[in-house]
Amino acid sequence: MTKTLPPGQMETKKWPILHEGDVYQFNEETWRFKLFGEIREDVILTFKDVMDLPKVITTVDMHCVTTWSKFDTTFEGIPFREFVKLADLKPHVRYVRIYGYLNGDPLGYSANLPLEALQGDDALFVYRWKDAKNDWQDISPKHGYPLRFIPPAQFYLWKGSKWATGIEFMTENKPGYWEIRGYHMNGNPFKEERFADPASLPSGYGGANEWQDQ
Ligand SMILES: Nc1nc2c(c(=O)[nH]1)N[C@H]1C(S)=C(S)[C@@H](COP(=O)(O)O)O[C@H]1N2
Ligand SMILES: [Mo]
Repeated sequence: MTKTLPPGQMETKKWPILHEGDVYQFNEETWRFKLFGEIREDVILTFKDVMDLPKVITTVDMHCVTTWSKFDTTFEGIPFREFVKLADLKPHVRYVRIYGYLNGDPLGYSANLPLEALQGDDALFVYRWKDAKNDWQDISPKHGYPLRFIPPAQFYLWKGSKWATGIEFMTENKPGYWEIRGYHMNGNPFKEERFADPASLPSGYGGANEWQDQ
């Protein structure tokens, strides 16, 4: 199948690493995944609770706002919708923020997304992937082990929180970590929704303290 690159993107076969702050080191004893916000009662899951949820294998495209795109990476993970089934949502919940570690803070990183776009097999929390040799491998700590979100391809990859720690359900669309700092609230690569105000384009795309190929 021939794929179309979104405007301003270049294809990479490797999988670059980009994030703010430290790489989280997994500790199963203290690791928890929380569902909170506009739901009747918070839900706190252990790693075992999460790994007992239904799983899917999906092949997805990733588009980073720093202009690289990687086609056809196969992941195994838990669909976003399986977590929603565990939460008793209040009326009018339309958005979520998906959280991840930043410098030891489990709520330090977040990204907002519309709930309705996350119902398919292409919105999933992943823990392993198929490498270039087609062998299954755990996601490396730098890519977000033990659990990291991969958004559908109609969102830039900053919406994919690494070291994922929870989902906040919201009635209003509230900005996440990068959206507060000027990134687009929606972030569709095919519409080139990189920044909220294109006139205020920063000199670099910023955001990364690492740029490595793996
Ligand atoms: N917890 C956390 N998740 C994060 C980030 C981050 O700084 N912290 N950076 C985001 C950005 S900007 C990108 S482009 C992708 C990069 O994912 P990768 O390093 O696996 O390619 O992770 C996203 N998820
Ligand atoms: Mo990014």
